[in-house]
Amino acid sequence: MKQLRDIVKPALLIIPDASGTNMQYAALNDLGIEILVLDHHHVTELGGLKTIVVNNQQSPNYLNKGLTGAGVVWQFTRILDEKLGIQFADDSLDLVAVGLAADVADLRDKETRFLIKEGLKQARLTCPLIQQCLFANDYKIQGSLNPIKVTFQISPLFNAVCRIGSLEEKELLFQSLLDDANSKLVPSGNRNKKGEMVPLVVEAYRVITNARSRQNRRQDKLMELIDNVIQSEELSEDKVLLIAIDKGDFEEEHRNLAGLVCNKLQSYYQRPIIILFENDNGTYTGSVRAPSDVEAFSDFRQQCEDSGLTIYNSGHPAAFGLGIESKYINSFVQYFNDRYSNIDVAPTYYCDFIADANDPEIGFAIEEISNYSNDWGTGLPEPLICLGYIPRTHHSSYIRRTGVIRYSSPLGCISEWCTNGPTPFSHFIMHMLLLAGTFSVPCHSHHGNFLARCYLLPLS
Ligand SMILES: [Mn+2]
Repeated sequence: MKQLRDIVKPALLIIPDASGTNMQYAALNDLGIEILVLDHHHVTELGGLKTIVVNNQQSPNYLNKGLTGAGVVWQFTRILDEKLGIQFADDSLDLVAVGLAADVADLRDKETRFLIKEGLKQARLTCPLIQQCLFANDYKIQGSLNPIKVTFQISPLFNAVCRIGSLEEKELLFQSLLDDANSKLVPSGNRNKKGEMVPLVVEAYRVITNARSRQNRRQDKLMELIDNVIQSEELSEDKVLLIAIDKGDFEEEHRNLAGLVCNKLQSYYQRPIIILFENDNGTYTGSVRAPSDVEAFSDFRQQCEDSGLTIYNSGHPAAFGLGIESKYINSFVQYFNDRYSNIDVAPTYYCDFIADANDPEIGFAIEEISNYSNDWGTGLPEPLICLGYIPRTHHSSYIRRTGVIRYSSPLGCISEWCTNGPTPFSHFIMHMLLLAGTFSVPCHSHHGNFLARCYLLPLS
């Protein structure tokens, strides 16, 4: 705010995907700064003469309340095109689609669905960075995009830079979205190409994929650490999983990964997860995630507040930050063990189909489902198949840290899975779920290779 006021002093301030308060608007307006807000959040501020608010939540005429920031910005540019007799809005449909998909906008809204489908069409993918992602020949992207690929392959790049990147890296990322990112040359930061000039987009792609790897490595380390704590302290008996990590046992960078890791643990343990780090003054602070589909845990933030044992609980009902004094940690865990004594926290995994891997028909069913892989996304989840009794002999199966099980049968056809008889799944699969929740099983059939995302569970 101060920098805006004293240094930048714009005549017009455009605020996409966020809003301010009337007081903030008035303060800026008084300085001669006019404001354009392009937002989708539920806010009551309507703006005024010098502050124009465009917000799909505020107009009864705009039916798609699920449209997120990128979509509202696009609609604004579309009207701008009309008023000025120009045609630029559609040039950025690829970014609009990536923005909406990354923002987990609901695909059941027809407008959202159309924008994502249209924007991800091959001919529309003109943004230099998005093209770079396609050209980089990532086997998970394979030259084309759909909402799921955006969620798992593209948006993590953006997230990693925003979470752990420097200001320069963030700026580079932004510039790599602009038209001239292919022609503009910058010095390469690659140690093997010292002094060489490379297209900005190439350098940006290198930087952001590095950021993602850095984040993944940190995250893996933190997961391992937490896994050890859970096992050695037998925490999985508790109704609420509270993992408090002492000073010296973690690295400072782990702090801003707590939320991500909570999410991962959530899919396995299906109960509130609290990850806390010790501070210099002996208190513990960190992140909380609670399952939104379990009635007992609804508005878990309020429940923590009600315990009277915490220092603060700030954020959303099911995703928030928490601080607690070390002397209250045990009572806090006990408080919820008592409170939920009647609640069974044994994880339940929901799936759409339960199948026996030895069923010769199952290969065709999975293949059929995989034909729709470009349609799944938020609100239209990919069907989950619970696959049991996958034979473990005579084929290679190994787990990679990426959470992908590579499974190939020696005859290259999944209907051959049954040839060696059923072997029930064992502990390592449970561990996979801990790491990944769901994961992909590459399948081979006479129609070629395809991917099916499955839950693999022990069937007793
Ligand atoms: Mn938003």
